[in-house]
Amino acid sequence: MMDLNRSVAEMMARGKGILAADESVATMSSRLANAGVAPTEDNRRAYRELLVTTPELSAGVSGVILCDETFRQRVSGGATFPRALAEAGILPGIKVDAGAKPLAGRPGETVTEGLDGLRGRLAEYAGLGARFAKWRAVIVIADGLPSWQALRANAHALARYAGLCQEAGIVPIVEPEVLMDGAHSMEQCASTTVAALMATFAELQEFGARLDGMVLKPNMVVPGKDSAELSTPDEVARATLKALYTILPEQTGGVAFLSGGQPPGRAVANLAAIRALPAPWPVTFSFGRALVDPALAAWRGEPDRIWAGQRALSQQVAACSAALTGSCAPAPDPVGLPSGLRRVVDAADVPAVKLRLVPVREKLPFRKGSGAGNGVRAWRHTHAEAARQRRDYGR
Ligand code: 5MM
Repeated sequence: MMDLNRSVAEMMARGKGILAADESVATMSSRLANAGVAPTEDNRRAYRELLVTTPELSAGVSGVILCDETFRQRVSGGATFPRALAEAGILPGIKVDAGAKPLAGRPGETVTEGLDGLRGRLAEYAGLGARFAKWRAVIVIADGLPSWQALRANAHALARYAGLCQEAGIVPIVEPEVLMDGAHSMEQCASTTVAALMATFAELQEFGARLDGMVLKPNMVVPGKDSAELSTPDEVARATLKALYTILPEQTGGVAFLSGGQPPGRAVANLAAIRALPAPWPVTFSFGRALVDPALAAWRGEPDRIWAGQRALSQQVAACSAALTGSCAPAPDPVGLPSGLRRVVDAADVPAVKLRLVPVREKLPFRKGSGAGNGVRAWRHTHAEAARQRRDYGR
């Protein structure tokens, strides 16, 4: 069985990140159709082959996430996709969730499914070469949403998925994505991100997941797509790290940001700003659209334009890699912290790198909803409680 820490270290290798090429058949088909390419099984295969055979991809990509269909397909040379990736020095990853489905009793919200039979599927994927897996929970911000019930249901599934992956020697990428869709403010994104992370880490702790043997894939804290609010990379970086510092234990194996539909250039600029601030966990990218959209547009499904698609991907990967290694400040050394303590930092303190130590509570500081209302009040209240606790212990 593969060693989880070794896989995490390889995934988080300096200057490298993860390429998310795991669109479901439905999503990939519609992206191909939008690009003017017939959405056939072989075109999905050809497009993924273009991606994974990009020359020197391993210089900036440590792992590629594939979906089940691609994991079983072969590149033109005859090797399976996971084998081709391994031969290129890239870790093969597999998306194992079955997608976000409507959550009963919570209109407008979803819970990600796929736990049934997962133990068996993971064993098979490990045999096919999977070194890590991915499960994406989708959290929406809307009037009165997300509900506590949606946060908890998704967090519960993520924690059970993480445990099953670790049992199989596969590193779980835990992705509680707060969507950018909507006109919400950056502050709403921040508080929702904290709530989603709080629920997720509470369940991970409850189910005994090894935090050093997993990678978190969070959203950046940004205003909603339809919001008039503007944000600079520096503001995004501070708000994002504030949210993460509030919740993430320092032993978390790594943090790999999703791009969430941001324009590719903005996702890279925000990544660079995040990486320029100190963090106690390794930080990288796990972008889908921000890496592959330019490649798909350049390829257009034409066999004699594979080079154009690969060149576009190489440029995006190089930009992301530079964002990671550019002008980043060295992360503070987490070694030497008294056990039972974790770092908490206030937004205003981030530039000054004033890290404070607070005792970790046995359980994360949230209260479950009383049953009245939709539970949002409950986590807002507990966020305030966590802030109060930071102030008290920070003196
Ligand atoms: C690549 O898209 C992934 C799969 O999406 P579907 O299952 O809905 O087809 C998706 O999980 C992706 O890994 C994340 O959303 C991050 O992608 P972005 O585009 O935000 O970097």
